[in-house]
This record gives sequence, C-alpha cells and structure tokens, in this order.
Amino acid sequence: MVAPFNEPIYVTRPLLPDIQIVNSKINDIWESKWLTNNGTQHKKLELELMKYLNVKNISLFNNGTMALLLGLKSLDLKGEVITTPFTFPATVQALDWNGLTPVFCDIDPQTLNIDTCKIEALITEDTSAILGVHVFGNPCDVYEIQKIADKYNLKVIYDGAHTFGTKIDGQPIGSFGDITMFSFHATKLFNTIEGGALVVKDEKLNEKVSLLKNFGLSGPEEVVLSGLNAKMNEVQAGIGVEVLKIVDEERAKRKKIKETYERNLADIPGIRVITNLENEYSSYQYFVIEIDEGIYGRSRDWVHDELKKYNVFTRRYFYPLCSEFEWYKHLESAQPNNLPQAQKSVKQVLSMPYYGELELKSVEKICAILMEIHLGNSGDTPQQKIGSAVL
Ligand code: T4K
Repeated sequence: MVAPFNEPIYVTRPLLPDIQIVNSKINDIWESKWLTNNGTQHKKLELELMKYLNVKNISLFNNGTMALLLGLKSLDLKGEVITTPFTFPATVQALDWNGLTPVFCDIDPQTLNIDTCKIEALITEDTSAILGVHVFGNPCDVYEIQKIADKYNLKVIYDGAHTFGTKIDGQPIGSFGDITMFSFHATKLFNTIEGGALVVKDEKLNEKVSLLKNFGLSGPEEVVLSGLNAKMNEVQAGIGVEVLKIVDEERAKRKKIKETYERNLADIPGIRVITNLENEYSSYQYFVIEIDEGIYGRSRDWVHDELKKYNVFTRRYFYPLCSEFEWYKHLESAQPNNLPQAQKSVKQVLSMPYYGELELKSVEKICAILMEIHLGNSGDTPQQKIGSAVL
C-alpha cells in the first residue's frame, strides 16, 4: 500500500538559478541604475533567445498575455478569429481585448489541438485569422493550417506558451505562421518570473510590435501608434539570461521523468499519455494524461480529488472550456453539440506533477498510487494507509 507524500507535490515548480548568481546579477543592475526600457539585460536576453530559438526577430514582453494581445493588434485584424475552446483563458481574452470574436473550432482527439478538418466549415467573410494553440507542447498541424490560411487569405497566429524550444521537422516552431507567442511565466520551462515574447516573421511587423509595447513611441516626443506599456524590465531579463543557461539541463531531467512516467503508466488500464509525441525537440512543458473512466473505473475528477489525499496536486488544465465562459455561451460556435471532442477531453485530461526537481522515485510512487486507486484495485482509503509506505 502506498502512503501519502510527506510534502505536497505540485503540478510544477519554477526553474531557479542559484541565488548567489541572482544576487550578483541584481547587484549589477543596481549599479547600472538602468532598470527598464531596453537596458543591457534586455538586449542580452533578446540576442540569446534569437540564437536559442533560431529566429530572426523577437520582441520581449512583461508577460505572454500582453505579447499575444499586442501581436494580434499589430495585424489590424477585424471580425472573427477561428480558435480552440481548449486553452488557457488568456488566449481568447487577447481576442476580446482586440474587439475580435472567437469562433470556436473543435479539437483533435490525439493532440487536443484545433482540428484542422473542421476549420474550413467555420470560415465566413468576417474571418480574418486562425489562432492556434500548441496545447501542452504538442505542435498544431502547422502545414494544414497554413494551407487553409493561404486559400482564404487569413493571418495565422500561434499561442506557443507551452512550446519553448520546440522544433517541427527540424524547423523552429516560431518559424510557422505570422506570429508566435511564448510565455515565460514562473510555471514555464523557461521563465523570467513573469514574461513573454513574440516571434514575428516579418521585420516591419516586428518593428510595429516593438512600438506597440512602448506606448507607440517612435521617439521621445513622437507617438505614432496607440500602444500600451508591455515592456520586460531589467530584473526579469537578467534572471532570464541566467535561467537560459540551465534550461537544457532541465529539459534532460524532464525527459527522464517523462520516460519514467510512461514506463510506469504503461500497465495501468484506461490511462493514455497525451504529451507523448516522439520528438527530441519537444518542450517537455507538461506531462498530461487522459483517463478513460469506462476502463480505469474512476473519473478524472475523482482521481484529481483522490490524489490530494496523497498530497499530490494535479491540475485540470484547461477546465472549463473557454466556450463556456458567460460572455461566449451565446455564440453559435460555443454550443456544446458543435464541440463534441472538446466536451469529452475536458472531462478526461489531467496535468501531472512535472518539473526537473521531481525525483524519479516520486514519479514511480505517483504511478503506483494511480495503479492502486483504479477501481477494483483499491482497498483502504489513503488515510488508512498513512505510515505504511512501501515506496
Ligand atoms: N496561453 C496559454 C496556452 C497559457 O497556458 C498561458 C499561461 C498563457 C497563454 C498566458 O501566458 P502568461 O501571461 O501567463 O505569460 C498558470 C500560469 O499562471 C499561466 O502562466 C499558465 N498559462 C497556466 C497554464 O498556469 P495557474 O493559475 O494554474 O498557476 P498557479 O499559481 O496555480 O501555479 C500552478 C502551480 O505551480 C502551483 O500549484 C505551484 C507552482 N508554482 C506556481 C507559482 C506561480 C510555484 O511553485 N511557484 C510559483 O511561483 O496559472
């Protein structure tokens, strides 16, 4: 019988550089007396990221949401944008703040990304773009999306919040579509505490994006666009420079954790790993499973609650669907019968603890718990198991 963990196990923990290094970095920033507005650390991080992500244009932001919001703004979109209901609220909120109407497209059952077979039927004369989300690090079908976009003259934007460093067929993920957003939030593989970036294909558009994040200022006394303040500050950028140095080590650890999960979950009936694309350049951002209640014997919600008793805190990302938000419910595309797969997946998907510091023996223990609690296998309640750990 498996005992609960002594300390809580969270869905993730931030990747932190050594505190001495951070202190020394902050010391440098203090001495420079340059705290924001395109300082030394900002310039350095931009250059380093261009190399790491293998892209020509990048623009740093104070968070991923502002990056997406202003990326959409830079494209002067109008009317409707086809997107997924299965995403973090920020994706569709960025549309809202641009006065754009989301048109929800159902998702693919394997990747949980927008189902490209269903996009064309949703295109109207008001459609101006497709906003895809590379959910949990699984890349969208970028080739098919581009084909559709070219046919109907639509812009393509990707929310790549989960795909730092991902490649598709050897190509950096940021090279697909017109614009890709990355999130550098504390919970992401690469973090600047809060932060984000846009990779913009077109150089002119990139210049526009840079103006938009700095009040539309083209000089000290010239305002050329209606912008906002969405700049990354020097402390964020400086920490980013240091986190970038340890990100590959983190990926390697996560790769082992993923393999350990996969090995130990293989014999548990009714559990499928969603984030299992065979790609050495995947982001290793999330480890996500799907629970088939009919086979496993317990629902995803039951498992999510039961694991808490073992001190394991999983997350039901992305529940509820964005199409269920009060202000979208009336939309035709938000009607549940138009989104059967999203309706199904949102009840089955569970994000498991996943971060480099998570010990492999803890992963084995989490899998042992999942084996133990599936219906037909469970005897005692976890409370009765306290103190009887075998792992
Ligand atoms: N698009 C997509 C597809 C996204 O997933 C996101 C963000 C965005 C856009 C927007 O990007 P940003 O504007 O955030 O850059 C978290 C994050 O806040 C959010 O960035 C992320 N997606 C989302 C999936 O997850 P919460 O509310 O679930 O986070 P929270 O605070 O519950 O943290 C989760 C766990 O992480 C905690 O249980 C413990 C651990 N944690 C968290 C923080 C903040 C730590 O150990 N230390 C920490 O500092 O949203």
